[in-house]
Amino acid sequence: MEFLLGIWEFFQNNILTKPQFFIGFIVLIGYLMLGKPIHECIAGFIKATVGYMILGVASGGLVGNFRPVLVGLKDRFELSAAVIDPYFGQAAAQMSVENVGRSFSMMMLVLLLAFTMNILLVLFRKYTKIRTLFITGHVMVQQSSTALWLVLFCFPELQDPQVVIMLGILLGTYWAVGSNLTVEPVAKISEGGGFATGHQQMFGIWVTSKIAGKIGDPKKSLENLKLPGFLAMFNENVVATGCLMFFFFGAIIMVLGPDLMHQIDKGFGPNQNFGFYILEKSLYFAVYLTILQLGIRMFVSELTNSFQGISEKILPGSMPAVDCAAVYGFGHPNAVTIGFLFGAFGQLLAILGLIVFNSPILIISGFVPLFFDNATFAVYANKLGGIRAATIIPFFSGIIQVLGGAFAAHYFLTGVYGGWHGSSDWDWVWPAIGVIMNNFHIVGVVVIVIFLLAIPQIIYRANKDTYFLIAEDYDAYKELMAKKQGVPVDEVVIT
Ligand code: ASC
Repeated sequence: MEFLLGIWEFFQNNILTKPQFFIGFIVLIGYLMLGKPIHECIAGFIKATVGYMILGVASGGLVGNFRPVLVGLKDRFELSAAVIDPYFGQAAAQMSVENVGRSFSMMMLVLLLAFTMNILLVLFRKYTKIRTLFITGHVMVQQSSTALWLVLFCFPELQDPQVVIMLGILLGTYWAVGSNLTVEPVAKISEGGGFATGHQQMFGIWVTSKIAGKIGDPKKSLENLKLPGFLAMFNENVVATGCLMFFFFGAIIMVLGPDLMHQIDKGFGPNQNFGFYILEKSLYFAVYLTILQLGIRMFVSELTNSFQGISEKILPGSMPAVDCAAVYGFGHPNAVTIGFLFGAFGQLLAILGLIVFNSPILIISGFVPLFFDNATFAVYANKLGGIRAATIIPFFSGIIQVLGGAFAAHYFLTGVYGGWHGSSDWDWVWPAIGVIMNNFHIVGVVVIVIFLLAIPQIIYRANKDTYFLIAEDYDAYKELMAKKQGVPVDEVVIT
């Protein structure tokens, strides 16, 4: 038993919670299954791991660049407010769990059980219609933490083993069903990239893919935008991001002033000019976004090639569900920046609303939801509904993030510890789950799990002949759709 526990701990500390190795080993195993020569397997492992680490450097850089400023805003105006960000949310959830005298270490068991539940749902895909395995490790940790607190909040009397089993089933079902919802949207963006999204805004991606075409015209997308005269320089992503962040970020830093910035950012040298400091910080966004794209390209191509081995031999017909940023390389680079900007406008408006209407809790934007959710929505929206959708959807998403986050931080009491998870699904899907659990207890949980499991069944019924094909053989899928729709293969509309 001790030996098994040792293996589990080793796996947990070194692989499961380190997404770069988790993905790296999946690639290694995938290539081994495909019978590739060993040197190619090792090369694949290294490229995927390094690609993921590059993505980590870039997203860490983006977050680290912005976070002190948001915290500075909180201090400058002496706001007592909750930051909506999964890292703050995780800390607040941990403090909430420990404050009621429960052990936070349950979180890793929840994660393991939820992951096992997801694997089982894929293995029994004939009945469950689940095609995706959620493998974004750091997000799994964050979600297990917040969900653990939600369950302890709603069921304070439940013993540890019962908590772990019930939440493992609930969270694993959410991971499986949510990521499965993104199969078609990701295929639309990536032309059969062979992966799905396993992140924090899976239901939001699905909603975006359904409404974007109704909001705008895909022909009027960023790709077709011809900016006249000198404005053409904004067609280049580095220029657009650099300029935009200079004004947007610069305005916030100006409000904080050089003295406070010196205190909260040790990178602001004592002899550095304030204007140049702002310029440097703003241009770093363009740097990190460029790095992000590089890392994504590296690990996504390895993962999708090698996963064929896993989906042929271990988990038939399955797809890996990975970080939301994996689609950024397939969309227009400026979509990411536009999503962020309009999400920020929406959040700002909602925060002003909280102040005006005397909300019992105030919200400070967190960078992860602000950027990664809204950038993701904009990539889909731009492709499926043009610029109009790419601005309107992130704007409303920003409003929902703040209002939903404020409700959740207040209702589930994590605001006391200054945070809430705050990423898109955790601002509407999970607050709804929490409220249902709190009011209907175990019956509520059963109803939620049944409701979630019904979603893939409904989608399957609408496209029986192509539902699995899109995950198994994209070319064959397109040919079949071309025949059904009576159009050439490259004009197929993915439904
Ligand atoms: C998250 C989180 C991050 C980012 C990153 C985006 O939810 O915790 O660090 O999004 O995964 O690429």
